[in-house]
Amino acid sequence: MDFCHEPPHSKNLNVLGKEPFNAEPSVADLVEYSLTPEHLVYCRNHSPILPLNVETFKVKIDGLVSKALGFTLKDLQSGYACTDVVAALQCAGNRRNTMSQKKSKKTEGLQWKEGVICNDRWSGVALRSILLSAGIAIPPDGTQLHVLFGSHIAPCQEASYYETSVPLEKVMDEEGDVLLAYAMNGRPLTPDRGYPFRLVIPGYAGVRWTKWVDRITVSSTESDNFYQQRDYKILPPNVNSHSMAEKGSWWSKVVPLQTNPLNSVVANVTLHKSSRPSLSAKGYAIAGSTGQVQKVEISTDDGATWLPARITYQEGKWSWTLWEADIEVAEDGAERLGVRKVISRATDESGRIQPNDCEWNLRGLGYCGYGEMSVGQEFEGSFLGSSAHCLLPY
Ligand SMILES: Nc1nc2c(c(=O)[nH]1)N[C@H]1C(S)=C(S)[C@@H](COP(=O)(O)O)O[C@H]1N2
Ligand SMILES: [Mo]
Repeated sequence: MDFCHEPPHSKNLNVLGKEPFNAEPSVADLVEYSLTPEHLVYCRNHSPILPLNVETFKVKIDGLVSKALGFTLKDLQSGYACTDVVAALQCAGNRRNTMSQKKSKKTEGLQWKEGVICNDRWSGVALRSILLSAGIAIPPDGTQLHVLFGSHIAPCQEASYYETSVPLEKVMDEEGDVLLAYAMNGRPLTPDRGYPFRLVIPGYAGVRWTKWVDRITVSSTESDNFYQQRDYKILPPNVNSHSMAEKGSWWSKVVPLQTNPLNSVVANVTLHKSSRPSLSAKGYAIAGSTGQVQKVEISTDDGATWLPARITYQEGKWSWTLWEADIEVAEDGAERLGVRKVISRATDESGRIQPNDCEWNLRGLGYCGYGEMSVGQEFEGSFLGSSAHCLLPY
């Protein structure tokens, strides 16, 4: 495969794979911004990124519509009203490495930490209005329809092109905010982000947000592409290997992962040394499918007691939530002695609480156990009354 034409990527990311390019920022950097700047947005690719001729590159709308349509970027911008939405984009493999470690069991795939997420303002056209102008032909028998998002710019690792799908209801829901997006934070998408167009499907896993999309098809079946059918599925925990998955036909028995799980992550823990020492923690949370995050709590005693964190950012129903918490540490150090780690949990509007634990699955998808960051070894040393300089492990 020819990777010579790859655009330059951000230098602020930890690279997990060069060809195709896969990289994530440090989670501590990430939570410093409510809207993630381009240079801190993770890159998740199953193919190389090839240069496109934007004058001629078209996205076609076809399938169960009365009139097939096709748009270049210019056509789209002149033909439809621009609308925008702030939404978190998250890879289904976010926290995969955490799952491997917590479960002491290897998961398959790039060992993403907790930075395969971003939160941005996306602008473009409501896909609903494009499909309405194409005239969707809803079958009278009430068959569930799907919308397939294909990109044929380059062969992928496991398939000759990229395609995924979501149920038509999500796209036609006026509150669903599904966009055919051409800008992020007021600027045209970069090649890394899918220039000239990508899908924005708030609340849904990143895998469905097809970049460089060139075909949108209304269909009576899901996409049959590898990335819809044989990956991005949470297989039962007893399916330990690919050969077991094949033998038990598990890929066809399990539905694709669509919406994000309710989640929270501790991104940073800092010790403030003063006359009254304190710890501060910050992190992010993201909603699942039952409403926006309503509160985030932290615990320093392994969940015996919980303290509310301050929500410092949230914007509309699809954004991530940023939070911070200060933890008082008693002067005599007694309380400090107990602080080995800070854990977090989120609760959403419906009252659902992020679970403590999350089952292992082969592909390491959808990990959503409590957020956790340990307070380093050095700090532990300082509890035990070792020399003063040990009090500054951070
Ligand atoms: N055409 C295409 N679209 C794609 C992908 C891809 O490999 N090819 N990766 C998907 C996955 S798995 C994720 S998580 C997001 C990542 O988007 P980003 O690279 O802009 O962060 O894009 C999705 N869209
Ligand atoms: Mo992903």
